[in-house]
Amino acid sequence: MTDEQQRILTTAGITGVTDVARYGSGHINETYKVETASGERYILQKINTSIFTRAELLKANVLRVTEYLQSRGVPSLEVVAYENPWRVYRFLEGYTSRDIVSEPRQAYDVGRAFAKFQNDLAELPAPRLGEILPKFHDTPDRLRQLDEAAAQDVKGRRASVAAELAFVDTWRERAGRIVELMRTGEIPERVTHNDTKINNVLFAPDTHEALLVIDLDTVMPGLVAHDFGDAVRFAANFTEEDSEHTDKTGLDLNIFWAFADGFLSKTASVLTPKEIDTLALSPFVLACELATRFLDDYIMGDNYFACKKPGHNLIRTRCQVALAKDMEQKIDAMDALIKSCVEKYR
Ligand code: ADP
Ligand code: GN1
Ligand code: MG
Repeated sequence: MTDEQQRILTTAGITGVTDVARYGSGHINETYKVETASGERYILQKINTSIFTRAELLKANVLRVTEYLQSRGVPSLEVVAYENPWRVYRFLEGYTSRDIVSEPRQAYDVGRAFAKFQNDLAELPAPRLGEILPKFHDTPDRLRQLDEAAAQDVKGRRASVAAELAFVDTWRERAGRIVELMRTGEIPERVTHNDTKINNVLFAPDTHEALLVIDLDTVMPGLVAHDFGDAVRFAANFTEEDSEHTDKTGLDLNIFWAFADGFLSKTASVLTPKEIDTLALSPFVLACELATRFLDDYIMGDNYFACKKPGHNLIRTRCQVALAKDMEQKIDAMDALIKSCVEKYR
C-alpha cells in the first residue's frame, strides 16, 4: 500500500487493511480492491485527472447522483470517502461483473438495467448535471481530432494506418447524423450514463439478474442513442472489443434482439418516435466513434486508453472497424427488431 492510499483509507476511517490489489478491467482509472481484517471490503479508485480534468465537478456529479438514487431507494454505489484524486466505495458484496455476455437472457437484463438507470435519473432536480467530459459523444468532433492527429503524425505512425483512415472517411456523414438531430432540437437531451459497457453493470449471484449500474464518471446530459449504441457495440459483438480474430468479429443479432427487448421494455413508452428512429443506427455510429478514438490514441502515442501490449490501440481500432462494417449490413434488420419490441411494449 502506498502512502497516498494509506492517507485516503485513514480519512475513510478504514483500519486493519490486509490487502490492496488492482481490480477490474477499466481502461481509464486505477481501481483497487481493499480487504480488511474485519472482513469489510472496499473499492479504492484513483481518478485519472489528466482525462478527468474537471475533477471537482466529477466529484459533485457522483455525490449528487448517488445521493439522489439512494433517496429514491434505488441501489447504487455508496461513497465512503472522496478526496480528489482518490475515492472509496463500499464493496458491493454478492454481485458479480462480466466482460462478456454469453446468453440472451443476460443481454435482456443488461438492457433493462441501463434503461431503468435512465428512468431513475429522469426526474433529477435542476441544475443540469455538469459536463464532465465536454463533447464526449460528439462523433464529428472525434473525427476532427483524428484529422488533427493524422496531420501532426507525431509518432510517424500515419502511413501504417492508411487503410483504417480511409475507412473512417467513408462514414463521416452518417456518423454525425445522431448528434446533428440533437443540434436541430429534433431529439431531446436526457441524463444518460455514457459508458454502457457490461462490466459497468453488476449481476446478482442467485438470480443472475443485471441489477446495479456502476461507473458513474460519465453520467451527464446526453442522448439515449449513445447509451443504447455503446452497450450493443460492446455486448453484442461476437468477439471482445480488442480481438485480433476480426474474421469472427460482428454483430450477434440474437444478443442484439435480447438487449433491445430489455431496453425497450423500460423505455418504449418514454422515448419519442424520432429517438426510436436513431436506435438502429447507433451501434454503427458508436463502433465508428470508438474506432476513431482508438486510432487517434494510437497515432498520438497511446496516452489515453490503458494498453496491455504493443499496438493494442491499433488492434482495438481494427476490431471496431470490422464490427462497424458488419453492423452497416445489419442496420435494417436491427431497425425491424427495434420496431417489433416497440410494438410489444406500447
Ligand atoms: P473504470 O472507470 O476503470 O472502468 P469502474 O468504476 O467501472 O472503473 O470499476 C472497475 C470494476 O470494479 C467494475 O467493472 C466492477 O467489476 C468493480 N467495481 C467497481 N465498483 C465496485 C463496487 N462498489 N463493488 C464491487 N465491485 C465494484
Ligand atoms: C473507457 O473506463 P472504461 O473502461 O469503462 C472509456 C469509454 C470507452 C471504453 C472502451 C471515460 O471506458 O468511453 O467506450 O473505455 N471511458 C472514458 O472500452 O473515456
Ligand atoms: Mg468501468
